[in-house]
Amino acid sequence: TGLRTKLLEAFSKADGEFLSGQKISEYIGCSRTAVWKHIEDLRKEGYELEGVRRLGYRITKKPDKISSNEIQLGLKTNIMGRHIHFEQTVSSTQKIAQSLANDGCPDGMIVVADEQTDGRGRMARAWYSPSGTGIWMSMIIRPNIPVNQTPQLTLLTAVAIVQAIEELTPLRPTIKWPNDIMLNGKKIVGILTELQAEADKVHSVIIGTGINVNQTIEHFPEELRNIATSIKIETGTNLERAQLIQMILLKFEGLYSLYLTKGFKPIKLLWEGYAISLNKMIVARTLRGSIEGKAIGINDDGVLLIETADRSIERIYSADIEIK
Ligand code: BTX
Repeated sequence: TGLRTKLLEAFSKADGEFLSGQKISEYIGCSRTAVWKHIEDLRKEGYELEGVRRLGYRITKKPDKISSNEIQLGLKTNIMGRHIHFEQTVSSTQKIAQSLANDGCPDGMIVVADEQTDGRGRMARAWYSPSGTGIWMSMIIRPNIPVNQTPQLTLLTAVAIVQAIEELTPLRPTIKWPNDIMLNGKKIVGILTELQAEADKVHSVIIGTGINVNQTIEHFPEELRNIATSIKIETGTNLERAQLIQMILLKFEGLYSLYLTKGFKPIKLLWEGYAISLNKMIVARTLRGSIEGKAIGINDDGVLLIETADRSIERIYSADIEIK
């Protein structure tokens, strides 16, 4: 509510210093008793506050909470995330985004959940999305592009997320074609791009991003411990999810508008700068079998090019990549 937002604003202005009950009651315009009640509410929500007689209160620890409010406060974009559908627990944010897109929701709308019970990867694989730790988000956009160019948006999203992580942490993630963002050989982000299209007309593109933020190793089930990592595991510190969401939306919006005006070329250059699979021997596992060879690049559609032993060039549209 409005009072709560004002209260949090007052604390954020105080920047870790004590705020007296008197100051708070003046700032948010309520009685001292009401202040005390609001402080108790914050504690129930997971904030830790120190209260000292005569000095007042200060926040010593914020919960890593996400909500529409937390995402909106401080968001610097024009379109991306200007409309937010937030829910605590959902089956999959992709499903909700699909139906919002069907109902003609605004361009740039996002769906965010604290937890997914049925998060999905490509080919209906499960995406582990426990509560309180990660970013489970779907963005809905309506670019006027042909269907065959939509895989470019997966690559664009990967660049946006890498740049956002670089902006907020000392980490330097790399991209494994087409949709994995890696740190120390482990997956930190997965991207799933889905389409609503007919003939060759794209109605909407729904870009799902799963980002491991504050998990510790113990948070991951046994079978993921060797292949998954999180920002917290890599840096040792927590990162506020809402802050990372804001940065991703900002980076995405910039790259997306560059893409709409200048095409894929500038995005491709950025993407290649982060790619790990290029110029390496790889095995691409596709639905039609495995192809082995040297990854020599991506073409202007975002399709991966592999040079095989007999020197022919194979185009890979979708696959899991193993770097040899
Ligand atoms: P993918 O098919 O490339 O990767 C799926 C594989 O990744 C799984 O089979 C498993 O081995 C591994 N995996 C599962 N969960 C995790 C995790 N939390 N961290 C690291 N590795 C994991 C990648 O698909 C695309 C994922 C998109 C997820 C987002 S979340 C918001 C949106 N909603 C939704 O249902 N999906 C997207």
